[in-house]
Amino acid sequence: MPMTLGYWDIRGLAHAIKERKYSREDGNGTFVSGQWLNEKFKLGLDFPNLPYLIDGTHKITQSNAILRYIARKHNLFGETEEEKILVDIMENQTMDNHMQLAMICHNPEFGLEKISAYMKSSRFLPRPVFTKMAVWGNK
Ligand SMILES: N[C@@H](CCC(=O)N[C@@H](CS)C(=O)NCC(=O)O)C(=O)O
Repeated sequence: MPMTLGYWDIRGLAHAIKERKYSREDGNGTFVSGQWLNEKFKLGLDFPNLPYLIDGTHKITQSNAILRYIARKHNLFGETEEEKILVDIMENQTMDNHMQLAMICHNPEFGLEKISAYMKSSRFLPRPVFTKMAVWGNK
């Protein structure tokens, strides 16, 4: 049965969830302005919010809860205590990075001129931030 991932038509908090190959091929519910308010309370979600994931009888909100569910389902949550600690650290560090980046992106002072200057600077990373950079052991 395909999973349904509901979110706005942006990357935002759903990007990391979409990036996980285990949910990428599945169906999704994409909302544009206004639509979500019509659906919000009809889906049987305990705490209606975006993103949400519906997988059979499982109805999940909170982006990190969704990521944890996908990781558990596919045995990517770490086996040893040390691996589980690393997963927890990465989850929270990624959220911190995400929020800092979001604050920059939503800052009205952060315009195209600043992006252009950054792209010409030595700090510019030519690849997307989410390029695969680390793997678990030999997996
Ligand atoms: N802590 C929540 C935050 C969710 C959230 O703020 N969702 C925003 C989009 S990023 C939204 O528009 N929610 C729809 C709503 O408030 O009903 C999570 O990580 O999922």
